[in-house]
Amino acid sequence: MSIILKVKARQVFDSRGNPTIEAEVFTKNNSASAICPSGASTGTFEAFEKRDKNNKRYLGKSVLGAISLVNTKIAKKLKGHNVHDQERIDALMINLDGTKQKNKLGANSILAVSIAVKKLSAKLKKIPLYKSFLIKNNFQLPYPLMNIINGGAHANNGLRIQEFMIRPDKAKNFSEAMRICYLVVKNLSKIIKNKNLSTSVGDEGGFAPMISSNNQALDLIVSAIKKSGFVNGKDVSICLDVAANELFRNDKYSIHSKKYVSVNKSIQEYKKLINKYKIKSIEDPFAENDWISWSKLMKSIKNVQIVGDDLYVTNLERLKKGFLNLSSNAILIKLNQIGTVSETLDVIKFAQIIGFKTIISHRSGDSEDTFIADFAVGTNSNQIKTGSLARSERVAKYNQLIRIEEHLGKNARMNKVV
Ligand code: 2PG
Ligand code: MG
Repeated sequence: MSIILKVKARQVFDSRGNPTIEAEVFTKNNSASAICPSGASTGTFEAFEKRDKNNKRYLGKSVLGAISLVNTKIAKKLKGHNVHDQERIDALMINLDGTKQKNKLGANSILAVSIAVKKLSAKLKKIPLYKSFLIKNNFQLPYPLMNIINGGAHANNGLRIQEFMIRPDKAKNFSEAMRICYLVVKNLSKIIKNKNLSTSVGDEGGFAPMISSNNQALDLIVSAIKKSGFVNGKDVSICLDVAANELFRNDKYSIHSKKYVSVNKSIQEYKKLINKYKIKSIEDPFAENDWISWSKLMKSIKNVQIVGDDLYVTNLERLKKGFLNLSSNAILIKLNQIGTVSETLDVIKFAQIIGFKTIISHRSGDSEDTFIADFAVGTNSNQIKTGSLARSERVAKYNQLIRIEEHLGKNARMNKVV
């Protein structure tokens, strides 16, 4: 009953309207499917995303080549294997590809299949998906890192920093966390409107007003937190994703203004922001190869979560390097950066052993697939980053977490962020 009979892929669309791959895995009486997300500010060391660059029918963005590989090579390889054997199935695909960054088959083909296999396995075992990962009891809900102002590569407003997020640190349960975020988002909308700025949203559902100063964005958020009756830095904390790869040139950074300045100056400016706005978390404060600057920052600040995203690209080797280098104290986890569920779980396990916080993340091009919500609970990850309370592909993950909390009932607990 749990033998894979067929694997099939199709081209669907992501939240930016770009083609992406959906894979469906079949056993005798059942099937499950998964859709692969896609990033905009991608790290150089991420696993390869296979697209039909030379096919102009979809402006070079179609994934028909990847789909054909799933339907032929991958399907042939997996047929006859047990769907509960996730590690083996992932290893078969990794070996079939044979390259370091999954250049042959594409991480998008492999991941869509890998997630579909996981979902189907849970379905056949008749257990909720969140119960099928590392954690077997004492499940904890992650804190939302809600991205409420979009900038950088996710908007066209000229804001240097890519993501301005809030985290409801004092929330006692997930539904309450969402209520707190809801109030701040709605008040922020009013504040932005009163300033005659646009309340239209960026790729991740956060507002994308035409402002270009980080401080202006932060002032808006501080006012929204206050207007909602909360204390910034206590009830609600401001968190950032700088995505500094995009702001790096000739050993200098243009994080705080359009001007490129030295690392030391950038750190000074970070300190000012941290103090003034009580920032609690900064993701990708420096570029993906600038290991020295990461540890410099770590040594010069305290009590701030420093998150590696493009730095680690959910890759165990890079995480080990970061650990030895004292680069950060948290890691962003994106399944499509590495390409299989099993490899992602290995990274999470190691991160948790060395005491790093794990933050499960969406991509800026995402879909209605809510796998990461279950994944966050099932891996005891402290936080989840999945956009704002707008755009259904973002809200779908929050709604799934609300369902999981309800399902856990009295046993539901919030994770710890500090
Ligand atoms: C990030 C992500 C998700 P993208 O940088 O953390 O917010 O963006 O998917 O564009 O890489
Ligand atoms: Mg990031």
